[in-house]
Amino acid sequence: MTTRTFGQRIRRNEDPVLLQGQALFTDDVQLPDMLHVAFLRSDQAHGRLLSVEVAAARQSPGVQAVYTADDLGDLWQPGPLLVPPPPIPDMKFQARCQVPLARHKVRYAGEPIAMVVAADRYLAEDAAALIEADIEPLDPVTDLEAAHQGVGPLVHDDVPFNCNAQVKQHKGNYRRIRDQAHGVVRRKFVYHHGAACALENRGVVAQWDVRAAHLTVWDTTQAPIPIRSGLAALFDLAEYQVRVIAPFIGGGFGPKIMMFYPEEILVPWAAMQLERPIKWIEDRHENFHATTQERGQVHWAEMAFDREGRILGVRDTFLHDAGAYAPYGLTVPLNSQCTLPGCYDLEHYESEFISLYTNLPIVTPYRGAGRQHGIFVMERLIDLAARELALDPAAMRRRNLIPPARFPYHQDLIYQDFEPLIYDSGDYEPCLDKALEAIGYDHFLQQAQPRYRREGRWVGIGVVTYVEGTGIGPYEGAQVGVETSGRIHMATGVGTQGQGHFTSFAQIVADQLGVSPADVKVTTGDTNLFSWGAGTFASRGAVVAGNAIQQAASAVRGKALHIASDLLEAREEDLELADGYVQVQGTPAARISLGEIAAASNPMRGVAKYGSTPGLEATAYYGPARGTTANGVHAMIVEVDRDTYDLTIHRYVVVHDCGTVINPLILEGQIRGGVAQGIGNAFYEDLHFDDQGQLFNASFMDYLLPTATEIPPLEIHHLVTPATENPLGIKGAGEAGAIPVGALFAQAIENAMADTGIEILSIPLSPNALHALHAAALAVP
Ligand code: MCN
Repeated sequence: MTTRTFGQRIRRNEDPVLLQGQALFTDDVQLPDMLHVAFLRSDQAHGRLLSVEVAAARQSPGVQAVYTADDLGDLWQPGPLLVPPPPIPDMKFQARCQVPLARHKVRYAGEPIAMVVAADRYLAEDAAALIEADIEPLDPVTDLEAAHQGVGPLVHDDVPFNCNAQVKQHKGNYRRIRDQAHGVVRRKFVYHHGAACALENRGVVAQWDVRAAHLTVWDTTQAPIPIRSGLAALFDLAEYQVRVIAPFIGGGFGPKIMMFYPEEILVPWAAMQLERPIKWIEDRHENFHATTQERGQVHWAEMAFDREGRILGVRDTFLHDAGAYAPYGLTVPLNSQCTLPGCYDLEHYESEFISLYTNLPIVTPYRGAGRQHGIFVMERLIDLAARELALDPAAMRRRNLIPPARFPYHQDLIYQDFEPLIYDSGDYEPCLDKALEAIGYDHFLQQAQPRYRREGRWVGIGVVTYVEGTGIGPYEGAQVGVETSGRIHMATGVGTQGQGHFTSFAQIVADQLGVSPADVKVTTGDTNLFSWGAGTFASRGAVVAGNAIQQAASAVRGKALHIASDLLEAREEDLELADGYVQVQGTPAARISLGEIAAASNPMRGVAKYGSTPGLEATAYYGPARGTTANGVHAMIVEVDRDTYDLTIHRYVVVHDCGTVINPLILEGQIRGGVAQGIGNAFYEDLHFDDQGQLFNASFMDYLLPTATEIPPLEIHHLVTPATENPLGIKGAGEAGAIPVGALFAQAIENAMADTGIEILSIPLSPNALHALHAAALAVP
């Protein structure tokens, strides 16, 4: 393989159209005679839906239709379970998925009850305000621990104890090893709800062409192909009659993988009913209620350790908030359970989680997808144990890292893809060394911090490690083709929400075909151009689609060489691809363009002699047997203001190993974005639900997303331990930045405020939370 651009900091192909405002987002789709949608949503978190009166709304100006559950016929059925678990020992699972419009009962504030279609959004909203939904309030389930007591109300009347799932996994024998331990630390840890807050809210535009019997849907989805197949099945159409396009998308971060949101069914269905194009664009207030969220977990965990700071074992029991429905199965809590061991050689581990239905918004993966919870618990336990042993926390981490010789490292746990979790490769200690060196760990502790303390300043340091299980199956595919004009295109089924695929994927093709990445037109997320694949999630695009692209491009290269060898009367081994030509090495004048080869591959007359398939193109699929595990270390120096408890991050260092890197510039953007989200999750963003399940802060005035001024400059270093499970040696990276940040904040802030003796066991933090912790510490006699 020629590697001319692989590994280089190529600027993004997609940026010019984005920066010039020429990119097509779903809301940019304007169609003649288009109608607009508003939803009436439940204002109660839990209640019996006694009646829905829509007569006045139907008479409202500009209204074309008003639909309730009763109007939907066979369409009214629960959505599919996206990741159905196979039978696992010690596992209970009760799936409940959302219906398109509520009937009989509402289970979260924001659940859609009725849909209004009108000439414009304003008229649709006016009409929605005229609908009278008679809801008899029921006590809501909002508190995980109370829900677990099993005495309160039921979210689903037929699901006892509100139990969505219960899973136990263990390796070794924790109880035996605990009896031999020098010490045990034990705490309760809490992770609160948060929202993904993609800058572009969700949206769907649908057009039904009656004469062609063809449905086109523009959707802000991360999974266009499953949406296409699902809509075809729901509407009794052949798949070729449905085209789903995921155009440019302003961030997804997980929640846009859902299939189906009610709106994704209802908008196309109504377009078919009314034979008019229909648009629905979610507003921010809706997004805070109706788009899935993440993070609510409570852990009770303990760690047993020996006198030297070796971790003997960990036991963890946790409650996971599934929200009102659980369409995504076990992914998030399984990720928490399986990521907890992190970078450490943990021989004895016992873990049990109970996932509970509550009357809060639905929980599905959000960047990190539960991994950060596990890392938070493990890293906090190490900090607590290190404190008991009077050991340096970084030294305790070093002592327990999995050594390189132990790879592939079998975790003896079933991972989110329901395969055994095996870390394929890794070299963890150099990452820790690099982070300590880059942040100036020894210098800070020995020289800078004593000085800060003399000055009365709260300045602290933190260093945490993490792993990211990435690149899981089932498979992705790609088609690479060269047209007779010489244009090169590549289409794949994964959608793009900002990850730079138009460039990194182009690099893979460009290297194979001897062209520039700018010459490769990449299409992601258009089911007419590529119609097989699962979607963008679990940091798998580079690994799974990337290797499929490599195989398809390499097949095109092989075909080009084969044809050129004939045309140039030269042996294939003597040929090379460069600048859009195949040429004889050392004799560049003897060359033929890729366009000419494409024309030759598709003869219009005479005898087709160049193999069995016409066209200079190839399709390939790649399905990894299992995922590949990336890792890294984050380090931070932070100052806590003694009066306001606000933070100043003086330094932030990331050392990251995601195997072979396609594009370091894009990768750094991914890490930066992840860290920014992690910082928001750790210190700013907190959803405040009251005990009635009402969200108090459903706006960016009150839900504090960090802005550029809160995000410090990041210093990012890459180390490369290639993945062993895929030909390109790539590990995923999309979620890495977000995973360890909560744990890092907790450690660094505790270190800064060491004189107060505070313990941080809950995320997110905030100035108020730190003040409360300090006040509580002062109150202890
Ligand atoms: N990359 C690379 N070398 C590697 C690994 C990755 O150059 N060794 C590049 C890839 O080629 C790709 C990008 O980094 O351009 C991310 O790749 P990958 O880690 O494979 O992640 P995915 O492509 O599967 O994207 C999904 C991932 C997830 S799960 C979330 S959530 C997330 C994320 O990506 N959501 C994002 N990053 C996001 N970035 C933006 N801007 N918006 C989102 O919604």
